Amino acid sequence: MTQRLSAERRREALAALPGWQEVAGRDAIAKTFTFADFNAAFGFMARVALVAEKLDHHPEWSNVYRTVAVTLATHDAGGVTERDVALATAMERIAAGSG
Ligand code: HBI
Repeated sequence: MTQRLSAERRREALAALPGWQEVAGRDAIAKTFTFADFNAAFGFMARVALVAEKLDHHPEWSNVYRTVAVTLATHDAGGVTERDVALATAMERIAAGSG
């Protein structure tokens, strides 16, 4: 089972993830993405969903019009693991492509 990140590794990972923050009171990371419109936001979610399935690692997220609020943690580990870093990194790549 993947282990929770050390404080040092979490800081290092967050430094490489633009706009991601630690969640107060929970071992999780979060970011709200804003897109041009709902269509772009939903397209982002659709593409991330395919990656989440491939990684077998799924976001906690909500969509309001052109924003997608995302929280990542590994439920099995009770906190942030490398799987969350991998999914966040994939989300950044997808968001950059969808502009
Ligand atoms: N997604 N965020 C997250 N955290 C998990 O622990 C997790 C998951 N997706 C699938 C998954 N675990 C499965 O491996 C377990 O439910 C068996």
